[in-house]
Amino acid sequence: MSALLQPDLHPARSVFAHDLLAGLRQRQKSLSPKYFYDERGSALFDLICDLDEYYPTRTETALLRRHAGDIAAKVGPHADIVEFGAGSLAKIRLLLPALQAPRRFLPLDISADYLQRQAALLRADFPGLIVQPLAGDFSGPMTLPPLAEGAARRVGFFPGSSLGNFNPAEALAFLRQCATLLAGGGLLIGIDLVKAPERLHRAYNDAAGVTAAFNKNLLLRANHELEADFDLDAFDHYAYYHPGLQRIEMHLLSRKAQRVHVCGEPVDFAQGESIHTENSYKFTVPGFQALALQAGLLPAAVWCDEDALFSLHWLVA
Ligand code: AVI
Repeated sequence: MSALLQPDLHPARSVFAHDLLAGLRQRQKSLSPKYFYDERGSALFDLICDLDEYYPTRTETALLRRHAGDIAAKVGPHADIVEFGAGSLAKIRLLLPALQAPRRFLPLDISADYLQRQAALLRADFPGLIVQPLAGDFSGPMTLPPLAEGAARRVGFFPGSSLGNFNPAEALAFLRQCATLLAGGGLLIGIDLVKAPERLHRAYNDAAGVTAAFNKNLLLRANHELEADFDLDAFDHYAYYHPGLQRIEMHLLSRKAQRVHVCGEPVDFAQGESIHTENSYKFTVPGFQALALQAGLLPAAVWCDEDALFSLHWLVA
């Protein structure tokens, strides 16, 4: 689906129904993580970002604060900035005071109503800034509006290591699209790093159960939007690190043999069978830089924290 300009567009329910039923018919049942982000899912994700165990957000935030001046110098004056998967807009707020007269800010997110509210709050706090929210999906081909009048270049911002939620082929395709869409400018991207599995395990299995609620929100969403009858207590949140694939896998595990209905269609689960709901790939700095180069983006700067938990990259397009 393209990134569409209509700010009030919701991804069609029939698309969710189609993708869910198709995913549940596979041998390994699965669903794209993009369906996490309805209103409640976006709010739960914001709670995850504040958890002690979830180190990526505060580590990336510290990097953005510490290096805002250097980043602004790379971005240059009069940039037209597009943020992919913009969510709460908390991270662009850290850069805006350092950026040199940005021409416009285009936050793009799949969660349309949430995005509108966050955009209104940002406008109120940065009255001179043109904020033009785009409701849409950045996991496929994207169409962006023409460069803003007077803009020197287009710059992409993709924080949070959301690239890690794509499979390797999708990640390469996304970066290739960035190389084309941002030609003459660049991409600032946050990338989570490979580290001790225990640390990763804690980050995706928090003690308060927020990540579990976020994962199960997919089932709740299907119940509300598709007249499904998932019993949330009959599924467990299950997340683990796969060192060979360098990724966290999240699943919803059926606690028993059961039949569920989605849009009136029966779906059977064996005890212990799962729906694979998310991958979160972790990278090494050289590994990510090689991927960027393969996509036609030139690694020009990287900033990391002292514990090598997280990295921020400036890639020239
Ligand atoms: C949005 N994305 C980068 C998060 C991640 O860490 O992969 C989503 C998430 N899933 C569970 N916790 C957070």
